[in-house]
Amino acid sequence: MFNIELTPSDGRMPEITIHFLCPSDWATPPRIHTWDREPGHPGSDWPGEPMQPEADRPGWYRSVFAATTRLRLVFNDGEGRQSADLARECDGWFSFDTHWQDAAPEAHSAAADQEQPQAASAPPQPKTHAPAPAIVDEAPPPNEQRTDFREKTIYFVLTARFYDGDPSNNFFCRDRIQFDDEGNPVDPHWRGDFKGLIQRLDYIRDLGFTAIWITPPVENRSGLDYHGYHAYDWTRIDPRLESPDATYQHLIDAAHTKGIKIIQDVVVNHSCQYGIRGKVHIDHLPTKYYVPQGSEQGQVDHGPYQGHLGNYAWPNRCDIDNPAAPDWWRARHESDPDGTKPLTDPKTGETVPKPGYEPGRFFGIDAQTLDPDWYHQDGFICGGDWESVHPLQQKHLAGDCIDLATERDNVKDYIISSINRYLDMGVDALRIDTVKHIERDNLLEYVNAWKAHKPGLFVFGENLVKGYGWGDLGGGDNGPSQIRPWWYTRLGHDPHDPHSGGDSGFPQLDFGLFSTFRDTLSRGTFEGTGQVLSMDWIYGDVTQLVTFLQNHDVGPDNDFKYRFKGETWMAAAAYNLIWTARGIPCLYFGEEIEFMKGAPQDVEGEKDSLNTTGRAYFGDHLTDERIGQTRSHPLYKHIQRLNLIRRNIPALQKAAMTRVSEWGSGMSFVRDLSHEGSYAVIGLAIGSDQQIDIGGVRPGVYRDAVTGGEIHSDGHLGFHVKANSAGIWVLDGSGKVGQDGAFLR
Ligand SMILES: [Ca+2]
Ligand SMILES: [Ca+2]
Repeated sequence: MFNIELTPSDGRMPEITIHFLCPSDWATPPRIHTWDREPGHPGSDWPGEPMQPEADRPGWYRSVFAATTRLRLVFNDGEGRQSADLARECDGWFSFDTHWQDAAPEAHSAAADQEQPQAASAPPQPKTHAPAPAIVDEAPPPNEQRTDFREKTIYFVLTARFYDGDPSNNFFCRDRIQFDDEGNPVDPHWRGDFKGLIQRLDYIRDLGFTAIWITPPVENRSGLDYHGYHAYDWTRIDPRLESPDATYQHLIDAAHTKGIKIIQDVVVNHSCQYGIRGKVHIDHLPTKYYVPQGSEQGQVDHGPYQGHLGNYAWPNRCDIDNPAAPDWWRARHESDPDGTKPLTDPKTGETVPKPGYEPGRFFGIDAQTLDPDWYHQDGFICGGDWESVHPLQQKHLAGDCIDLATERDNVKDYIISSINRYLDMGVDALRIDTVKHIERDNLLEYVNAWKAHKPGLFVFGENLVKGYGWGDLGGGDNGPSQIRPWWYTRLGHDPHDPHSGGDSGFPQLDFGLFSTFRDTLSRGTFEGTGQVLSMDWIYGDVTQLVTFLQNHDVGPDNDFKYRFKGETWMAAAAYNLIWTARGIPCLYFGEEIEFMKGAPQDVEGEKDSLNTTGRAYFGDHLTDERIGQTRSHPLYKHIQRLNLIRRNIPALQKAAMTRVSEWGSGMSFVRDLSHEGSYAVIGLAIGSDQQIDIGGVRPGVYRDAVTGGEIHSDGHLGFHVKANSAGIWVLDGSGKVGQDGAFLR
């Protein structure tokens, strides 16, 4: 169990009354087994305490828990019939038909119980280990006005590495240039572009995705900025992505024509190390005056950077064109493309170009001289700062990630209004970068401003954590809750109590679930997955989390830094879970063909270039000649079918998970969206075939979307799932969806 300390702040001593409609074939009285009863109560011993019959409601029983703010519980009859694990933090009425209700249902006759689903018999547990997980008990209310992103699945591309539709906008970053055997520069960092993405929208749509998350498209500056996370001008699209006939607007419109939503990645936390065009300048010397030790000006031989390291694509080879820069800077921006005219460093009085002179004056920043109107003044993050709230949120993340004073109105106005323009152009959703580096309530000001500008906007965040991420709730997590994903999905201010506040409306990428894949799917087992799902209740709305196997920063291996290197069947089993569990599935480009399998997600060694990483150029697999081969990969077919199945079953999109059971080589759970007419029972198998039995489900006719099988159920389902396949049994379902493949069969 998790060590949860909770002290009621207002001195009140609340109590919780639990009511339960006992199925007619259970032994009576039913019992209630409790644990994690807050604050600080010991749990009951199995099978728990007998419940008291309610005189005014036949079939109903109750138990009262004094001085309790929250508890987890299982109803059972002491003879093998039981509910899934449940959680409750206020009075509630539970039946297998309606799940939790906050108010007493109308009086219920025993005869009506005949219509109730039958008793829950515990599914088989070949091994006992972690407790079966709790369920999240309420589905979120439907909202008619918005695009419900839970209906979507997401394909994530680094635009510059996806598909090159216009070589004329290609650009080599200053760092990490790849040279061929003849010494020619190859594989420009900025290579893929909007034109290429537009040309391959049909590929993404054929794969079944209905939304694309693109890396930040705003103008960037850095020695390695192809991915977009070093913004220089939030108001402009980077010209290295655009073509005259393929602007950002063209991309948005083309995607919408094909029924695909555009998710724009946004960095709020930091700017590049040069400042922000037209707003703020960060003092440094123009790069074109840098001369390495032992060299002399004009001698640099570095691919397209000949003579010196100034931007080869710009007139006068300057790196920035900032009107906010001082006069002397702007004068040099207008002249001296060779960088030979002597320039006095105003900071030291020294003259450049001068071999070996202070690289930091060209490529670094002085944290002491940053404009306080725009930047925090606390220096750079050091080792001990990573799990500490204030330094993590106030210090600079890296030499080219300078921490903005995000709480100041001028910063808010600039970033919010800049992004509003893209929302007006048709951008459908936002993904917010480096969430934990901004205090939550501060960041929610931005999120809520964008939602106010575009009602119904879906916004999710990236709060990178390697581990469960439960923060102060324990579970082996030494960090504070205020820097953990769940905190940003909530509005409360008690780091020990997720229920101290409701849903913030700002879901996160599900790094908690992802992190478990290191010890589960990467080893060919589900063991431990039930454990992380048992904490679904900590999130504001768990069904809005964005789930994934890997992305441009992380992978599910031992060090969390490589493209998935497990067997193909393990990946298939992972997708079976991600596509049938709660949350919105997101695929990182190339996963569908095990692209760069096992490569580091980002450059590691000093000499590495992108072609050795998970960010290698993908477009070679998308040429007219090769795209057919790409589309024949068994994982491509697998993901294509999972998308098709998910799109056809609303319960897979929007329902929380209930009746979760996991036993290492298999899992079963229910996705109950009965109020919208969709109800599915899922069984998953990894490594070997599994016979899956689950009780307490709704009676009726079930059809398996995978095999097309049919079962008339009286409240129990027993079915066989082949290794690394899934059973997706839908109540009153239409039957088989799609064609059998190597895994789903
Ligand atoms: Ca290009
Ligand atoms: Ca910050």
